[in-house]
Amino acid sequence: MEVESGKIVDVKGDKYHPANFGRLCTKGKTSFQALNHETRLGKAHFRKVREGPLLDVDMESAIKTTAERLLDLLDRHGPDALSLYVSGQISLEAQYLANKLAKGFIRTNQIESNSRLCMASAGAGYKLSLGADGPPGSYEDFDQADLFFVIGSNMAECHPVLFRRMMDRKKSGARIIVVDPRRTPTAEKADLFLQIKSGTDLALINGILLQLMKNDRVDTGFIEAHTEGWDSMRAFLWNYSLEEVTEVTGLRAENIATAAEWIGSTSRWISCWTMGLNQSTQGTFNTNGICNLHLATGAICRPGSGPFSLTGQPNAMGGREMGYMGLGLPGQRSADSEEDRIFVEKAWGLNPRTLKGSFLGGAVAMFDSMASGEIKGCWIIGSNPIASMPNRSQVIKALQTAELVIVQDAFLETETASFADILFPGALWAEAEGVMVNSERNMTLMQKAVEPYGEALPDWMIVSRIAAEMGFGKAFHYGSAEEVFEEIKGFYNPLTGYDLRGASYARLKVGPLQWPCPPNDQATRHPIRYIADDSSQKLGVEEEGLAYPSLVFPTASGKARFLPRPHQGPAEPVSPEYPFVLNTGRLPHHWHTMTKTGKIPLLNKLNPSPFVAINPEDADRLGIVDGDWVKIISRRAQLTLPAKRSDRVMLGNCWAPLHWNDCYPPWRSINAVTHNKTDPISREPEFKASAVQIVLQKACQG
Ligand SMILES: Nc1nc2c(c(=O)[nH]1)N[C@H]1C(S)=C(S)[C@@H](COP(=O)(O)OP(=O)(O)OC[C@H]3O[C@@H](n4cnc5c(=O)[nH]c(N)nc54)[C@H](O)[C@@H]3O)O[C@H]1N2
Ligand SMILES: Nc1nc2c(c(=O)[nH]1)N[C@H]1C(S)=C(S)[C@@H](COP(=O)(O)OP(=O)(O)OC[C@H]3O[C@@H](n4cnc5c(=O)[nH]c(N)nc54)[C@H](O)[C@@H]3O)O[C@H]1N2
Ligand SMILES: [Mo]
Repeated sequence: MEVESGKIVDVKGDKYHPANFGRLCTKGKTSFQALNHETRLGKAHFRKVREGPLLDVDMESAIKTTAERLLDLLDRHGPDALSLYVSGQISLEAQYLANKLAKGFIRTNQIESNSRLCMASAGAGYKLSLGADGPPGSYEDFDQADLFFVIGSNMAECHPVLFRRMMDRKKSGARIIVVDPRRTPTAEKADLFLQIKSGTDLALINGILLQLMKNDRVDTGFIEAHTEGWDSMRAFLWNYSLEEVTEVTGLRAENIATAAEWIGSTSRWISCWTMGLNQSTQGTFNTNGICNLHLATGAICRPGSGPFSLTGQPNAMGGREMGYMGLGLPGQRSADSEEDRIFVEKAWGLNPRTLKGSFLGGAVAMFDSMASGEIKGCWIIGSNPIASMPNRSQVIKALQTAELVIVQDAFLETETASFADILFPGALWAEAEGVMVNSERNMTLMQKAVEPYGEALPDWMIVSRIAAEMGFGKAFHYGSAEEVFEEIKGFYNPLTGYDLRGASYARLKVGPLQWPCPPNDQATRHPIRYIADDSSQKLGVEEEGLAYPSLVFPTASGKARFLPRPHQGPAEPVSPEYPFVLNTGRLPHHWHTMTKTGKIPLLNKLNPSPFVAINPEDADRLGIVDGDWVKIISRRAQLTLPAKRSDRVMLGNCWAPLHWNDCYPPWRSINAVTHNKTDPISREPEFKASAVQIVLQKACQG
């Protein structure tokens, strides 16, 4: 960061950082512009009445009032009337303290995060297949892979830096398979593009495994040594047929065979997946399906291979490790385990049986309980649910019904802030200290470069000061983020291998560290998980045919599990009345609800406005030309958007970005129409497939 007169005036990539080696995307390059923007939230505010104006208040009084109001609700309605909704964009320390306050001291399990909309399916799937959450490999595997299976991920636009690393490898001969219903810029770089029908990936994944099995392309040595459940997997696959798979997915049999052939011909293959698989009512099963493929081919826990779910937000991985959704507890623990509850109760100095093991159903269920009046208070930190939750009318009703809504954000104007009774200004990444953990377990210390904007404070500090004001001061007495981090180190988990004991702010100031970091550890990287003797890792020198190092997965038997997962398809299938599949997602130059990127002229120029993309044949049939306003009608609501004819979109599909909502013209929110049915295990909503009608509307409704 280049600082002039207390302001950041430029940022450059760090050539030595192992995540990007100095490469930045457009959003990274311009990130400093949002930090200084005059729309930052620089003061605490409150409203006397809901529709009333925002009034200034000093931080001290805001903290006091908030604590009083939370305690009052707690008194009148009990702990489960209070909820927190947090984020993968705040520091590890803030995530940890939010969970500590919620579960340990308020004693509510009503803590959810935007990761529920994002990585919950990958997390739930990993736990079932491998025993613990998180990709077992690292980014450096990209430099050694022969094949990339990119499924439900538009890496070129959403993980552009990693995408370039993959393209570098392609130059050395690696092949890329892309599976997506849209011909994305990622798909354009593929050696094999499988334009699949929405929500049918599990059929494809099972079909590929069937092919591998039929052609003897499975690694029986690995299966015997390191997995369980292969017999039932085989029996399940024999009930499948390739004809059925081609019919369900709309893919040609020879293309499925080619994919299987390529996957079967190397053990150095990586799968990259993101929201195309996770945001599905079969999202957990999708992850299990991917893990099945890797286990069957032995392409896991060795260089150049592995099931690699790409994490969306900068610190969503940290949040998962801190247990910031549902039943999670710090150090990859869970409140449904008695042992874990006892461990955490001791660590937090709580009486036995303080922590509760009951799961309350995820973010959608949480806002439902608020809408029906059971939850009375909600404290939102670093997320904008009015814009980003599915079927938003329910979330609007939730915040309208709640007696107390606290919003802690970095910007004044957000869709959610308009429902707040109290607004807290959070300091951004360059204004405070805190750790963030990326997709590959790499911890980076955000170092303070400038003073926080206005009266903003670090998120961890706002949480701990409110907690202290509520009377929990003994457990929330921290002088710095570093002290919080030191406490987090106590959550070493021998069962999963989660270990930060050898990490420290002092070491992190020198450079990033990839956990596990055992005590007295000198290494900065530990690229592969689940190797029994971690010190035996000789990365990059493993030769083809070399015996596997001994692996211990964090399951009861030490083996990874095959899990037969039948394909079902989306929860809201198309019908004659709602004949189009609405798919939603991201553009390359905006970030989610645009609180940052919407303020940056260059990015607004690159991605200026919303649209709905429609296949030209469908558009012809409906008489739609480019720029026509069309109505998107679902069972829940309707909205109008300018049409964009695009052969990137399949016949019968349409696609719209999630970015534009109530704060940016033309004030359209795609989540008005999306459905909120969720995966029964991960509780992640299916943002990628809602059934809609498209109707031409000549005149713009303004
Ligand atoms: N530019 C930009 N980059 C970002 C973000 C951003 O806001 N803007 N956000 C970050 C975050 S939090 C996340 S989670 C990631 C998300 O990164 P991605 O998941 O790559 O992005 P999405 O656009 O949500 O969707 C990915 C792809 O899934 C495809 N898809 C839809 N339905 C299906 C299906 O049924 N099967 C398959 N195989 N594919 C399907 C879509 O067509 C789309 O191309 O991006 C991160 N990076
Ligand atoms: N239709 C549709 N909806 C989707 C998705 C989709 O693909 N389609 N994707 C889903 C996914 S994967 C995700 S991750 C979510 C994202 O959904 P959100 O989390 O709601 O989106 P953001 O715009 O990133 O919101 C982050 C908020 O935190 C604030 N903020 C940023 N940094 C800080 C900080 O350091 N401290 C504090 N206190 N505040 C901060 C920002 O100003 C912003 O208001 O959207 C989900 N919604
Ligand atoms: Mo995400």
